[in-house]
Amino acid sequence: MILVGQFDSPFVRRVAVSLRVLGFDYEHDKRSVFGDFDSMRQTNPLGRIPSLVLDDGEVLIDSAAILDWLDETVGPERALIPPAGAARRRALRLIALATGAVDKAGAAAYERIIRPADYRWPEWIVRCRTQAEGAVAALAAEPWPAEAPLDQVQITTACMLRYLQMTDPELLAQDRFAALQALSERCEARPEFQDSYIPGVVYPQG
Ligand SMILES: N[C@@H](CCC(=O)N[C@@H](CS)C(=O)NCC(=O)O)C(=O)O
Repeated sequence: MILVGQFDSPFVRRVAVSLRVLGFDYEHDKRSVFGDFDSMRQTNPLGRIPSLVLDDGEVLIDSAAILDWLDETVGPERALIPPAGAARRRALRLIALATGAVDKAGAAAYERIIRPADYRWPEWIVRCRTQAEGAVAALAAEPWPAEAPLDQVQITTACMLRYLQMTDPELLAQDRFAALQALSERCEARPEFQDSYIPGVVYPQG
């Protein structure tokens, strides 16, 4: 199978880590969603990443749908999200907070970095950052036991934390979220995360 998308995307990365954790081999298609836009639209009409091209040519799009397929394929004993009930609802809620924090920090970063300076909307940036911060604070209020087996909540949260370190480190400043920082360090030390770690990237701030 082929994972399409670069690892600076936390959505691509949570799929890459999950593939490794569950023992799948994959090739990596590193085309850029911006630089190779027309070609990428041949893979996913939305021109977004990640996609996962299966061995029979079927293309899965959207990280949640790809992760759902991975869980279904390995079965409920090895799945990274609980199959049902309160445990599943909790996992999906925490994952929604983590992916939502990425969406909002990403929207603020696009506004700051990509939108021409004359068209920037400072109040919108503040609103997006407030939403990202709220989600991170809610995640920080959860227990993150070091001995818990690695699951999708930890994978997605760790990928979100690395993305915030790159795009908007101020949101995690001054060790406000020590338990999340510890989770990030534990996860990033694992070989499944090291495989897709991009060192030294910090987007322009301001
Ligand atoms: N809900 C989607 C979000 C994917 C997403 O936002 N991907 C970004 C990269 S981090 C992207 O493709 N951005 C380019 C664009 O939307 O034009 C998922 O979980 O896969």
